[in-house]
Amino acid sequence: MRRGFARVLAVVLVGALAVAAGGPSASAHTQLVATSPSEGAVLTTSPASVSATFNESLLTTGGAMVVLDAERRSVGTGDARVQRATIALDLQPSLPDGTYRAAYRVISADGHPVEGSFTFIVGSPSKPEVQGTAPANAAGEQQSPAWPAIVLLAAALLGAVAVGWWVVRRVRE
Ligand SMILES: [Cu+2]
Repeated sequence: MRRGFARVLAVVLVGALAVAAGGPSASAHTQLVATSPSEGAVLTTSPASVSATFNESLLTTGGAMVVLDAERRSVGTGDARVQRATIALDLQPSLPDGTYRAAYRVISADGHPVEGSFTFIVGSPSKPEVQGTAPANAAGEQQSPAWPAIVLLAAALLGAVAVGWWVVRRVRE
């Protein structure tokens, strides 16, 4: 009974580690083929819409797209449209010069969500945000939420290794 439990635990741990490492099934997911505008494009005129195209048809439900300016204001109009392998969003006319970021989330044919983002520039880029100065830091503390997650993940992995080591010892005894 104990031995069976240890074996199940070991299998679960190996599975969890495989998932954490990226897993072999990741290659089968829907992949981005192109965006319009393309990543980093510098446009002389404001685009009427943005779109992202994938390597296979998407589910028509669950798709979302948002385009933000440098001050994080939404400059899209209406809802995103999903047609076959493309999701598109119309933009407000005559966007002012600056840097814009488009983010998308689509549901691939196999039901997995796929998300990402790309940036483009109309005219000339927005002034880069000042980082590292005292006033920016005071407001920017919430801009680095990745650290607690990384520490938690590291702790979880260490815990998994420790339990795995313990299980192996128990099985060998
Ligand atoms: Cu998938």
